Amino acid sequence: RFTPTPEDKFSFGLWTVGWQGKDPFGDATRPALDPVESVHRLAELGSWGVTFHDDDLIPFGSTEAEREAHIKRFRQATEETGITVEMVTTNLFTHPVFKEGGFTANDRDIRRYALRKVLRNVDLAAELGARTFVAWGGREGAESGGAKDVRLALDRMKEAFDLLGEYVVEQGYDLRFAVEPKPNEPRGDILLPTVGHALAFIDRLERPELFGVNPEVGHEQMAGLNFPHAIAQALWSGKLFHIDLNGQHGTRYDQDLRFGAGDLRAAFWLVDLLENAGWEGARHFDFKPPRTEDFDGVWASAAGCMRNYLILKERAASFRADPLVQEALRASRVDELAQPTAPEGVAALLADRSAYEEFDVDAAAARGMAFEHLDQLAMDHLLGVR
Ligand code: 3MF
Ligand code: MG
Ligand code: MG
Ligand code: MG
Repeated sequence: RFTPTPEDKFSFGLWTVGWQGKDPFGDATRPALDPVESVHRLAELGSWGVTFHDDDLIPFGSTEAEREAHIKRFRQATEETGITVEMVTTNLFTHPVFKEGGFTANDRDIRRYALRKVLRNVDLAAELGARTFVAWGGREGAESGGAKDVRLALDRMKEAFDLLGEYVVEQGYDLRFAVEPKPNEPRGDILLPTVGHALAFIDRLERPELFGVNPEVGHEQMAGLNFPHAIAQALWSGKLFHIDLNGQHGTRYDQDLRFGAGDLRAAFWLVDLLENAGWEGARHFDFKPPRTEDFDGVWASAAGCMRNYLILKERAASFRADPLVQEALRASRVDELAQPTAPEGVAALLADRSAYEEFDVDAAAARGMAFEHLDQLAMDHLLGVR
């Protein structure tokens, strides 16, 4: 029970379990992890997929021969374990050259270098069979108002994504891009700060069909937003291309706790939403095992992400299957929202006196919604007492 298998489609970034615990105030507390070991350990734990930034696998500055050797060993590990490389992403944030941005750096030569680094990694993604390419612009932003012309920065962001779209079409790659929003950290303010901003931006691209979003639980919550609502709108727009699952306590720094820690109620509604929407993509974790942990703690933390997802999936299913819940949903008229409001058109609506002239406003205003009873049932299921 609650034991993950590849059918659950769990996936982890190499940078998650591989995080050494270096933070703005302290040095690393753990040695580096060999990506080959990570692949084996994740497979043993029941994971289906793995993802990485170029620099997670191939240390920045490697020679061509070293690069090939790193890719070869990694590829061998994925083949031995049956682990799928489902997503690849590029690190445009660690090296000092990206301190002022990648695609939107004021310096043109740095923008051209950033694009080349991504294009090279797009080739690798296609070679390894990844279907999703995530783009998190962690350094695209500013700390002060005069430093960045945001409208020009958005022009350059669009230019970069349009070139990438053109490139994958020309190469015939079966690869789509997922933009990952984040409001701040490491920049004071980051461009495309929320799922909503990213969705609006994607609409302006030359090939919008190739672009979607990769929302992260903690990133929306850092902005005080409701994560399940963001996911619902991304699904509604046909733009949920990938997801970063983790935990966060409110509007703080990016905590990257294991999935299920932090806002547990949001996690419950998220799993309920993903499972009921028939989400077929990876359940991808972008978390950081706290720096207090040794390697036993790292693997316990990774296992906990998957276990919590499976527990919440069971709890959400028991909530939906409960006859009392179904009755409560009807009492709250949740199903009535599926009925179009005026399907016969404006003329018929205007002619319907019961809709306005004879509408009993006071009686309608007096109707209770019975949401508290419904939510307590959800709480009972979440806490395992029903
Ligand atoms: C930072 C992140 C990133 C992205 C990653 C994937 C380092 O807060 O969430 O993780 O998820 O770059 O593209
Ligand atoms: Mg995060
Ligand atoms: Mg993050
Ligand atoms: Mg992330």
